[in-house]
This record gives sequence, C-alpha cells and structure tokens, in this order.
Amino acid sequence: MKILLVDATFYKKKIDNDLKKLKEQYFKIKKHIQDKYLGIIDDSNTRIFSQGLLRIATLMKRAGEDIEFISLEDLQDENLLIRKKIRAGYFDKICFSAVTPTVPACATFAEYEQINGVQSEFFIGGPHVNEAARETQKRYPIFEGKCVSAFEKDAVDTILGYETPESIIYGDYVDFTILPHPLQEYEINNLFTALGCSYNCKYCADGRMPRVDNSLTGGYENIYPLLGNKRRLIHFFDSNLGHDKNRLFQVCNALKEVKNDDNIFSCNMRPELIDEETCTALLSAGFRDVMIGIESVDELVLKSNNKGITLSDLESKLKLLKEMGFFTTAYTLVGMPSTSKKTFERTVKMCKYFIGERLITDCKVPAIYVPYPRDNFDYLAELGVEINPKANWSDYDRKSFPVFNLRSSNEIITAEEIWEANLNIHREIISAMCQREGVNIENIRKPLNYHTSNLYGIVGDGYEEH
Ligand code: B12
Ligand code: SF4
Repeated sequence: MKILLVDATFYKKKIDNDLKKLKEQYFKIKKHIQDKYLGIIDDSNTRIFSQGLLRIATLMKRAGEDIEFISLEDLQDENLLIRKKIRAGYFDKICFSAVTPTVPACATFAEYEQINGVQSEFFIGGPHVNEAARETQKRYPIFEGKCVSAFEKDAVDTILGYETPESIIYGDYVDFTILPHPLQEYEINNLFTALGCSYNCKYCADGRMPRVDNSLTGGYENIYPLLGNKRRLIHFFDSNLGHDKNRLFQVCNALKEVKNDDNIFSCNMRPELIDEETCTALLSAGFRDVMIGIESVDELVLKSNNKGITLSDLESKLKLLKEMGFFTTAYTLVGMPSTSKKTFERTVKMCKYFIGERLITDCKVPAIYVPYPRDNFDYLAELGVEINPKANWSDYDRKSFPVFNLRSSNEIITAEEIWEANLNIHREIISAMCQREGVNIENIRKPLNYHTSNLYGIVGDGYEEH
C-alpha cells in the first residue's frame, strides 16, 4: 500500500501586530537571559516534526508498507511533486496528524482533492482527534468514519485495515530516516520518557491520555550522534519528568550514563516532585532548566481548575530550585475559568515579585487559555466559559484572539478584556525581566531565528513555542 503521512501539528498563521511585537521583545530578552545563565545555546535549527506521526510512520514501514512523510506546510507551499502524485491517485491512503487549529486546513485540503477526483482514503488522527473525534466528524464530514483516536499499533491496524505483527512495536521508538530532511535541521525539543500525566487539571488534555512509557533516556543516545557538534538545549516534554518520583530517579540514573558536555537538558516538573533529592538527581543527569506551569496566581482559579498547588508551596519550591542552582522557567496562562479582573492584577504583581527575586529566571509571557473542543463541551458551560459559536477551530490556539467570554457569579469578562489583559501581562513581564537584568530591550539584538507565534513569517523566520 502507498501511504502519505501529513504532519499537520504546526502551521503558519498571521497574528496580531501588537502581540507579534511583544513576542519579538520576549524572545530577545529570553535569549539574553539564557546566554547569561545557561551559556550560549545553538538555536539555528527551525524545522519541527511530530514524533507521534513519525511513530505511526515507523510502525507502517516495519509492517512493509510504502510510506512518505511530509509537513502540511510543504504540501501547501512548495512541494509540487507530491501534489502531482496526490492528484494522480498515487496514494491509497492520506493520513493527517492534527492539533485543533490545523483540523480545518486538513479538511479543506482533503475536500479540495476529492472534488478534483482524488480517490485516496483520507484519515485524521493525533493529539487533537484523541480528544474530539466525535466533534471533528460532526464539523468536518469528510472525516466521517476516518477519525482514528487510537495510539500506536491499534491506530496503524485501523488505517491499514489488517492486523500487523506484534514485532513492529519493538526496536527504536522512531526511525529518523523517514523524515524528509536530515535530523540536524530539526529543533530537537521533543524527547519524552513517559506520556500522560498523573494529575488531572481540568483544562489540560495530558491527564486524560493513556500513560505510554518510552525508554528511560527517551532515546537521547540515538539522537546525540546525529545532532552535529552544536551546543543544544534538549527538552524532555513529559508532563512531569518520568511521570512519578520513582521513575524520575530511574530516568536520571539512565541519563547520567549517556549525557555529555555538548548538551544540557530541560524538563517539565510538578512542584510536588521538587525536593533536595530530586534536584540532586536532576543536576547529575544534566538538567539545568526546570519548567513549571504556574498558570495563574489566583488560588480560586487554581482550585477550580483542579491544579492542586498552593502559592505558598510554589514559592518554597522555586526558592529551593534557585538555591540548587537551576535556571527556572515558568509558564503562565491568561483567561482560565474562574478568572476575575483581580486575577490579572495579582498575576502581574506575583510575576514581578518572582522575577525580581529571580525565583523565576525566565517567565514565559502568557498563553491564552484555550477551551479545546472535546467530545463533551458541557463541562465548559459549567465553568462559566461562553464559547463564541462562530469561532473557527483555526482560532483555537493560545495566541489568537480568545474564542470565549468568562462569566462568574458577579462579573463577565469579555474576550476583548482577556486580550487586553494578555497584552498588558506581556508588557509587564518583559519589562520586569529587562529591569532585573539592567538592559534596554532596544539594545538587545534579535536572535537569528527569533520565535514568533503561530509560525508567522517566512519559512525559517522563527518557530512556535508552546
Ligand atoms: C511537543 C509538542 C509540541 C511541539 C512540537 C509539535 C510537533 N510537531 O510534535 C511544539 C512546541 C511545536 C507544539 C506546538 C503546538 N502545540 Co503542541 N504539543 C507537544 C506535546 C508536548 C507533545 C506531542 C508529542 O510528541 N506527543 C507524543 C506522541 C507520541 O504522541 P501523539 O503526537 O499524540 O501521537 C500518538 C497518537 O496521537 C497517534 N497519532 C498521532 N498522529 C496520528 C495520525 C493518525 C492518522 C493516526 C491514526 C494516529 C496518530 O499515534 C501516536 C503514537 O501513539 C503535546 C502534549 C503531549 N504531552 O503529548 C502538545 C500538544 C499536542 N500541543 C497542543 C497544541 C494545542 C499546540 C499548539 C496549537 C499550541 C498553540 N500555539 O496554541 C501549537 C501548534 C503549533 C503551531 N502553532 O503551529 C495540544 C493539542 C490539543 C488539541 N486539542 O489539539 C497538546 C496536546 C498540548 C495540550 N495538552 O494542550 N507542540
Ligand atoms: S499537571 Fe500539567 S500536564 Fe498534568 S494535567 Fe496538570 S497542566 Fe496538564
């Protein structure tokens, strides 16, 4: 069988100019802070790939199928040869891996080709479909019966229509030779040792994913020889490293054996897992940057979203990380359910305090809370999230104008107010980091491949950050 796999987990989209300017400023100060506290890190590689789709491709290849792997971006912009092959009916099956904002583009592409007489079967899967298969089929009938919300071999068997041998799941997690470009050209920010999350914050999909364990090193030793001799910051995107404390120690021990001086590591962690013992293990394994989702600095917001952390706990964990010599990165989110206008003020105040004391080394400018479509929207109404019925899924991302208003018992916060608060928190965070570092943003040079949001800009102009 001839199968085309289309990586639609990232996309280019024009974003608001004010936000774009602020993003540029943020990425300037971020690079400055990283260079100062972590040393110079190479960030010249801008291609990204979906490890999930590459896994599916790897299994299909091992099953003996004839596969091609391409990114949606290439398909839309430049790759005429592949388009010709598609039009000529060369592929039996065309499979997209999508996130919410790219589902409409996949549907439009598939519909267009079908109207032009292409007989191939179209499928869609990936992290979005795992959450919203039913809603996807309702909105995009082209994918009726073709939304595959399965993982690994089950997904492969469904698409191929026969049971593949068990042996395909053994061996390296992914086969990098399938990628359309050499591995050195990719930004390797996508190693993981375990997927899924043992916590269950209401707004996040990771807690509902099945747990999937990769090797204890996430395959770092296989990737390392292919990277070229550039100093990189390799990110482990486990929701919290290793999944739990015991496995975290196993992961650190395994990484200690394979780490080298060329690269440093970063990881996502839950504050509960941070103590002297885990910090020591992380340092010995080569981790320098620990990333923590603060999300909101309002206890009510944290509680009603099931975040399960208090601000005083958080502060003591951040202090410990600083004492142990880590670079700490914090994520923030604007507009989560139960947010009040006071939440915005508190967020600014708290972020400024954490930044000033360097309890957070790099405070990421906020992302906008996204009520990702799920097969059950009712939970959102219960949380006071009023979704704009006209909103297109392509706007369900963390950088676009909010697709919802928030209602609580005593106030309504409109999408415009959330947007303004978002811009304002951006400004305050950037200025607090500049002030701490004693620099003027105008005098810092733009990183070579500065990151903007939503891949806006010409190819190679910059890539998305979460
Ligand atoms: C690394 C990552 C990124 C990286 C790289 C993306 C990439 N190309 O892989 C970057 C930083 C670029 C990124 C960006 C974004 N991301 Co992201 N990302 C992740 C993360 C942390 C890991 C993805 C991953 O590799 N998983 C591991 C693989 C093995 O799992 P998988 O991809 O789900 O694949 C399995 C199955 O889904 C299935 N499968 C996959 N593809 C297909 C295809 C078919 C046809 C079939 C049948 C099956 C199938 O089989 C795979 C193997 O079992 C996930 C969260 C997570 N922990 O998974 C979020 C996640 C996928 N991202 C998400 C989002 C929303 C985004 C952004 C839109 C954020 C934004 N700006 O708003 C952007 C999109 C980029 C853009 N604007 O263009 C959401 C998606 C939610 C949704 N409902 O759609 C997630 C789930 C995070 C979250 N909890 O909110 N992301
Ligand atoms: S702890 Fe983080 S990854 Fe886990 S469910 Fe909560 S927000 Fe998601």
